[in-house]
Amino acid sequence: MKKTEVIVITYGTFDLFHVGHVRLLKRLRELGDKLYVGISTDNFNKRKGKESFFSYDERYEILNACRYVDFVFPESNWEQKVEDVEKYEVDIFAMGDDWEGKFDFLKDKCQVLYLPRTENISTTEIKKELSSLANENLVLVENTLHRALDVIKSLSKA
Ligand code: C2G
Repeated sequence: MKKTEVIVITYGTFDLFHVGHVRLLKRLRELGDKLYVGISTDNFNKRKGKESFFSYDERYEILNACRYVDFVFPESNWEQKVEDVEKYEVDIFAMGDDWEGKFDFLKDKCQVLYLPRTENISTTEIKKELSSLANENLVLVENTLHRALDVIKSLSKA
């Protein structure tokens, strides 16, 4: 029986879920009827040289709550994509264009697309900004404590 639904698939870590992820998933969903998302497991993240803030289970729950996502499954290795494309009868494989060309080997099995990333936002940037904010606050607390200590010292001499 002819398949009627157009299945779109993508993969990623999707840590600290942000508008870059949402806008990509929205565009991918609009390419077909169903969007399947392979989420990198914590172990696979290690192989990718990444350590996510949220665990696989938390990232799985977040993606499942996204209106543009129809099915979420674990991405455990680089090699599973060929099998996934066949297993899920995928019509379109798509990623952000930071992956341009990296998955063209799938072209004999399905359409392969790379969509423009959303500029000026990434999980890495969010982590950097939060840690610099935390450092600034730490310096503020330290200075306040030093001033408080000076006041206590001066009072104790009075
Ligand atoms: N993305 C985007 N715009 C951003 C940030 C990310 O369009 N500002 C896209 C990326 O291009 C990717 C997807 O969102 O297609 C998920 O990004 P990551 O969570 O960083 O995933 P990544 O580490 O690239 O893992 O096998 C493929 C890998 O698992 C992809």
